[in-house]
Amino acid sequence: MKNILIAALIILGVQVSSAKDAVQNISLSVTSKGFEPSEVKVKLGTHVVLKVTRKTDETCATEIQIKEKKIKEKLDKDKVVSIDLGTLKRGDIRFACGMDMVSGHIIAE
Ligand SMILES: [Cu+2]
Repeated sequence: MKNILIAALIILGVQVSSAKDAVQNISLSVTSKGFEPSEVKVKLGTHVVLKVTRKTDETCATEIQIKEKKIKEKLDKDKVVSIDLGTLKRGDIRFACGMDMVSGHIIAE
């Protein structure tokens, strides 16, 4: 009986940790229209990693900043930049170019 209980606890533990570690990669592009998509919705508590690729020289968005997370990253053309946002709490996280003009947001709900 004791062994069965321990086995059940181990299985539960594995499931909880794998759910917690699930990462959602979100691809963002910088095109002549700005960030695409400019609005992304994720489930509350999702661990989000952005994969950002600048595909144009036509906009001023040669870097991305996420003030809420104190992140600022240079975007070299045609190079994928990974940005780990961690686990998102409820809310609206804004991302923008270095001058805060071209922007978009991620909504966790
Ligand atoms: Cu700008």
